[in-house]
Amino acid sequence: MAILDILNYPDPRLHTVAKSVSVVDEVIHRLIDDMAETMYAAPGIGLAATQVNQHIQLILIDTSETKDHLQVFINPKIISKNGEQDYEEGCLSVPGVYESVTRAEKVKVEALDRTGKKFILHAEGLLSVCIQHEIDHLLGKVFVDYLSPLKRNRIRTKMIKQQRDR
Ligand code: QAP
Ligand code: CO
Repeated sequence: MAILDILNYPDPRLHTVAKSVSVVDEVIHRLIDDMAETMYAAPGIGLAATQVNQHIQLILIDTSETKDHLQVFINPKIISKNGEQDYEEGCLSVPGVYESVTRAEKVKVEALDRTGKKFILHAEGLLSVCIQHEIDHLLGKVFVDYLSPLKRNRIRTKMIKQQRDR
């Protein structure tokens, strides 16, 4: 396994729209394993392939306390959503920044698991927020895109300084 480099905001590659996965083969399995290692090492609770510069529809989530419940979503689609909730979100691509975002309270998601089998999941709370945040990455969207232009520009400047001073 290997730890992959994570793209940092405002890298323009974070706005790439991901392509759907046509076959779940050993190449995808290798990417899943490397992304899992990368996410747990960070540590994070969610990671989209977009963030490791792989522009395919693949996300990993583990919101468990024990960090032993990896959830893999290939070609995920939100088929229904309802309600609203505000959550203080972060992102491995925007380190040190946490801001409140309003999203759906509950979502119903259809996806393929790591064996290529279709499943449907009903999610609420943190898992629901995380699924919506990670699917956004596949659409080329970062959570800071929901903030005001003023806040977003302050974050942009802070990130550029941070990366220059590293
Ligand atoms: C997305 O984010 C998420 O700033 C996953 O310095 C986050 O794993 C969805 C992280 C919150 C819903 C709620 C962020 C690690 C991890 C940082 C993450 C940092 C170190 C973020
Ligand atoms: Co993110």
